Amino acid sequence: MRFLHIADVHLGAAPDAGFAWAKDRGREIWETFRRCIEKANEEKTDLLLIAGDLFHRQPTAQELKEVNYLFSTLKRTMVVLIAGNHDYLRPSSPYQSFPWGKNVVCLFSGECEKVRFPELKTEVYGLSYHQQEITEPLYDRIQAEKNDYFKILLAHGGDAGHIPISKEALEKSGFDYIALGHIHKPQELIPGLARFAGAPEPIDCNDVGPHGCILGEVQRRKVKLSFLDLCSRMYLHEDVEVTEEDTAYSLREKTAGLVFRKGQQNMYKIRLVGQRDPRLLPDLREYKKCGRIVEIEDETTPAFHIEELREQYRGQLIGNFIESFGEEPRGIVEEKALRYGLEALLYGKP
Ligand SMILES: [Mn+2]
Repeated sequence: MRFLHIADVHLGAAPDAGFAWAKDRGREIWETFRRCIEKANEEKTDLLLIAGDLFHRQPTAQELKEVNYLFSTLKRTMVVLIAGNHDYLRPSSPYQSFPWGKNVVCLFSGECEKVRFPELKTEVYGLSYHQQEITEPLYDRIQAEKNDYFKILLAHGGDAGHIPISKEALEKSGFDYIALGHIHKPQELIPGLARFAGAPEPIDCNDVGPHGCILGEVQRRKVKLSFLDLCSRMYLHEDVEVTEEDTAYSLREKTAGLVFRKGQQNMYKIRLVGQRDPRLLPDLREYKKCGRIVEIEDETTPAFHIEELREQYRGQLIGNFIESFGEEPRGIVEEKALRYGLEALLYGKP
C-alpha cells in the first residue's frame, strides 16, 4: 500500500499582500496542489490523505467543484480528508452538502470515525473541526482497534487552541502511522510514527525552507516515509555580511548576488550584519529591488576605531564619553551603546 500525505494546502490564501508578486501566490498554491494530485498518479498511490486546512477559509461551491474535478483525475487513488480549524464545517457551508466523487471519503464528523479499505488492508481514522477552536485534547483518548490492518490516524492541531497533542498518548494509541496537519513546516513528531506534512506551498514568511508532501510505502505493517519537495518557491532568511569597505552600491550588489545564488524565484527576509563605515546609511528601500525581498533589516553597527577617536578627542565631550565606558573588553550591550552614542555625537544620527 502506498499513500501520499498532505496537509495545510490553504487554497484561497494570498500571501505577501502588498507585494508586486502577491497576485501570483494564490494561483501558485492551487498549482502546487495540482502537482500533489499529479504526484499521487505518478507514484501510483492507493490513498491521498489530507490532514485538514485544505482551504484557507470557507470554500465556495465553485472551489469545491475544482477540487473535486482534480480528485477525479486520480487514476487509482482514494482520497480521505478531514476539515481543520481554517476550513471548519459551518452548518451552512457548501462543504457539508457537496456531492463528492466516488473516490472521495470525508471524515466530517466531530467525533472520531473510521473508514476501512479491505483491499488495502488499511483503516483510516479521523474527525473534523466544527468550530475554529477546540481546546480539548481529543486525540488523547482515541485508540485504534486491535486487528491486523494498517491503521492510520488523520489528525489536525497540536497547540493550546487546536486540540493539544500528547506524544505519549499518540505513542500508545495503537496506530501504525499518524498523518498530522496544522504546523506548516514539515517535521517529524514521533520518529517513524507521526509527522506533520507541512504546507505543500509555504504561505508565511516564517515557513522557511522546502515544502511538499510525504510519501509512505507500507509493507507488512511497516511504513517507509520520504519527503517530496513540491513547492514552487521558498521563504529564506539570510544574512548579508557587511564590512567597513562596503559602499551603498557594493552592498546592493552583495544582496543581489545572494538572491541570485539562492534562487531568484524565492522570497527573502534579509539581515545586514557586521560593521559598516559609520558614514554609510544604507537605503533599505533600494535593496528591496534586488529580488522578492519581503523584509530587510539593518543590524550593522558602525565601525569606529575607538582608540584613535579617544586620542583625537581627549579632554572633549567625545573623548570623555569613550572614557566613561572603561577599558576593553566591554560587554556586548556596552559596546553597542558606545557605538550608537558615537554615531549620534559624530554624525548626529539618532
Ligand atoms: Mn490549522
